Amino acid sequence: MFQKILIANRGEIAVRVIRACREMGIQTVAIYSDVDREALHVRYADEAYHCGPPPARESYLVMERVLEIAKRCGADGIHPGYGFLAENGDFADLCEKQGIVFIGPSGEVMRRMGDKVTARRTMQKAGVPIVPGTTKALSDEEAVAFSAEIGLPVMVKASAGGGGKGMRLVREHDELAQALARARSEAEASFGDDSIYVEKFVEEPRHIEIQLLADTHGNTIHLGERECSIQRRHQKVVEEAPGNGISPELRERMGKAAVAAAEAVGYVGAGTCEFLVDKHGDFFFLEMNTRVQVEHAITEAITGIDIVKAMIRAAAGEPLGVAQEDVRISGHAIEARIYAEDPDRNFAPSPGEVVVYRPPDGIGVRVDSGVYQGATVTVHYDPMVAKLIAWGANRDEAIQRTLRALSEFAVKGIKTSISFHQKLMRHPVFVKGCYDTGFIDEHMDGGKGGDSGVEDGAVRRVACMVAAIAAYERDKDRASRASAPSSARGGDRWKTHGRRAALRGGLR
Ligand code: MV4
Repeated sequence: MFQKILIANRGEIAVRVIRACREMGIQTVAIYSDVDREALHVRYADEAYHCGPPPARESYLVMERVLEIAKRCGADGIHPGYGFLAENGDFADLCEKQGIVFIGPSGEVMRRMGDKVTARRTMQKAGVPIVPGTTKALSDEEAVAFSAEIGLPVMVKASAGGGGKGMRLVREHDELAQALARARSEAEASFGDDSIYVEKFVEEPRHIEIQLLADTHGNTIHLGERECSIQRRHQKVVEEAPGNGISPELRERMGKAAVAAAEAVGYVGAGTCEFLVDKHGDFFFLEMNTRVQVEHAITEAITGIDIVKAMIRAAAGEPLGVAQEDVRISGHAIEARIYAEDPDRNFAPSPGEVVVYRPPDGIGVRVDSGVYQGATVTVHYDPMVAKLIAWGANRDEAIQRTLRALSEFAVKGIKTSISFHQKLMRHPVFVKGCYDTGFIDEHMDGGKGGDSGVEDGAVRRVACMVAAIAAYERDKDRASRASAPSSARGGDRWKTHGRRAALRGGLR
């Protein structure tokens, strides 16, 4: 087993991994950028080292520096969390070369799944159903010919893509040339690779994914599915487990397909197979995520299995210790991702100091978060401030519990998506559980402000700049009033009794 693990991440997932390590008796090492010196993951870890300036590409993404810190402090494992270096095959290779265990699958497996065309070919060979389409990269001429052959509508997708980048829907023949050009240039700009392939468009699809665990002893099991159809601009907003209307028979078929997918590539650790499920209940492999996912906690809630501990054990070469027959699904869990965004201003970023933070608790409630009262949310990283996970004996109870917990959740100083979740949880279409990936656009007014895809990155960057300036102005303002009594600083119902002293004493 590991002696010491470096967590190459920040925020709630770094905290999540540190918690697993502490329970396993493993020492933990945090890394932090300039703006994360006082972050929660730094406070919870046994040791912490600076890794660079705020931009991730100059800190959390600098492979050589992360490895150099790991070696200097004697870590024998690196947990990448999600995002950052988590699906970077070269980083996994580099770790291996330096004699430090990367907690995840091999670099080769990650590259194989990272390239979508190769992944599709691999899945086809393993007998896993894929969306009808090509299993090789195409020239424009080939793409036009193939689209005519399989029939419109089609999706043009970047081979190097995933998560919606470099993806174009084509409904009419005269849109094809432009879609190909746009998908290629977006793919080139994002991934430095402009190869594309074509798939038949699946109408009103649902996003259902299967959680997998595999060890080095030839055991691969699945932990059932999660429904992740509630997304906004390819960002997940709410997830639930089990999925809606997934019968035990369909669960078993999808689970077996996902296990076959993992076995076909010699997968080790925790992973997820994403599928599209169409109106007829047919399912198609979409992509495989070779990391722990944000929404892993809802699967933990309905199975009682600690996924992060399982992936650490697998990386240490220990057997899973759980057989497929041992996996029992109990009740229903819902995750609401709470972002530092203003739902009343088209989800504009809302960075700043978290002046009040009082998360809900009580029966069936779990909150995983990387912030605390007094912490600052910056524009440099993912805007998710907390995950609220509610478990219930059934879906009704899980929804009511989510609503109850949301009503207790007090966050002030920044705007959050809590109010949006309250509306969503009460929406009759959500309550019925009959929704697909179009839910937010169709029922929550979520598509407003256009959805060009191409401009998304630029629009987001400008919004972040505007938000950063506003946060700076607010801070200046607050600093000038810092000597005023707290009651003068706004209707703060929560006593913050000696914030800094309390944190030092209470949080080691
Ligand atoms: C599709 C599709 C329909 N047909 N592929 C979006 C993200 C990327 N991982 C794949 N995506 C889709 N691929 C075919 N052939 C619809 C989507 C899609 C989607 C998928 C999952 C969750 C939300 C989505 C929102 C819009 C489109």
